[in-house]
Amino acid sequence: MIDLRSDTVTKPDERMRKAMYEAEVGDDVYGEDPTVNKLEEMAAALLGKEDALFVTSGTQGNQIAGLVHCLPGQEVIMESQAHIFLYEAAALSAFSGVQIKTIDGENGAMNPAEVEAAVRGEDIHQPETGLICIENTHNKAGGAVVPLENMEAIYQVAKQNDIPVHLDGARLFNASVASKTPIKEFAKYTDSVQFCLSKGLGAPVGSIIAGSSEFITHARKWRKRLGGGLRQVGVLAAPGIIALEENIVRLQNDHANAKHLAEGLQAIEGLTIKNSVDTNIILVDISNCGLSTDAFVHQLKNHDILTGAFGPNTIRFVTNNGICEEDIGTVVVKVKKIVKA
Ligand code: TLP
Repeated sequence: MIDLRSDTVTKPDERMRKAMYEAEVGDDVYGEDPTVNKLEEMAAALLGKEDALFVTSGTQGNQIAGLVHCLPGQEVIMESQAHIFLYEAAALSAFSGVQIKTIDGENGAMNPAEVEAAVRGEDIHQPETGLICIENTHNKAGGAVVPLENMEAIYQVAKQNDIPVHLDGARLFNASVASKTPIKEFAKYTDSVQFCLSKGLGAPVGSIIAGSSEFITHARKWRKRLGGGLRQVGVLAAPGIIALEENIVRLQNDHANAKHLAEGLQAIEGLTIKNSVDTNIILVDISNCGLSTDAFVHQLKNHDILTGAFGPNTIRFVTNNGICEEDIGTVVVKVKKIVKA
C-alpha cells in the first residue's frame, strides 16, 4: 500500500523503536521522567519559549491552550477552515465554553485588518475576545505556509488589544523548512504554540505545547485534569527526541515528492491542482474527471493507493516519511489509469 491519506500514518522506524526500548523513565506526573524532561527542554529551546509540555496529541495541545487562555463566555477568532474549528469535534466550545468567530482567509492567512475588526468592544451584549488562533501550515489550504509578516501583523493587533495568540503549528516544521525560516521566528509572534511530533516528523505519538513558564504551569494542571498525566511516558517521548534531532531536515523530501506528484497529477486531463503545494499536501479537484470522490478513493484503494476525500470534489494526497520517489511515479501511472477508464 502507498498511504497518502495523511502524514499521521507513518510508523516508528528502527532508531525510534530502539530509543523507546532503551528510554530511561520515571513518573512524569512527579516531573521525574528524564526522557520527557529532555524532550520538553529541547522543544522549548527550539521554539525560544520558556517552557514546554509533552501532550498526547495535537488536539489535546490546542484544547489545553484554549483552556489556559480563555474563560467561558468568551469568543475565539480563527480562520474559517481552521482545524480547531472543523476537525476537533467542537472541543473548544465543549471544554473551554467559548464560541468561535471565523474569518475567511486567503491561503490560510487571515487579513490582520479583518482580525482587528472582529475584536469585540466594550458592549454588555457582546462576548470578550479571549484568544486569536493561527494555523501554520494551514491544512485545509493545502499545507500553505502562512507568511511570517502576516503572523507578525496579527500579533500586533492582538497585543494592542491585550489578547493572547495561540498557534496551531501541527505542521510548523514544514512551514519552517519550506520557508527556510527558523521555527523560533514563527514562535516569536505567539503566546503559545502546539506542534505535532507524530506527523511529518515521524514519531508514533504526541505533540508539544510551549509558552511562558506561567502558561505551562497552568497547562500542566489542565493536562492532568484531562487525564493526560501519563507516568512512565519516556517510552513515547524517546522517539519524539529522535524526531527533533534527525527528522526535521528530511521534511524537504516530502515537499519535493509533493511537488513531483502535483506536476504528474496536473498533467492528467480532468484533474486540477487546487493549491500552491508549498509543503507536503496536494489538493486535487476531480470534478471534471467523471468520478465521484468516493469512487475515486475507492478505485485508487483497489490499486493499493490510499487517499482521502477532503471536501466536495476534492482529494487530499499527503506525502510522508513512508513515501519514496519511486512511489510518486507509481501513483501518477495508477491515477491516470483510473481517470482514463
Ligand atoms: N490533522 C489530521 C486530521 O485530523 C484532519 C490530518 O490528517 O491532517 N491541527 C492540525 C492543523 C491538524 O492537521 C491536525 C491533525 C491536528 C491539529 C490534530 O492533531 P492530532 O491528530 O494529533 O490530534
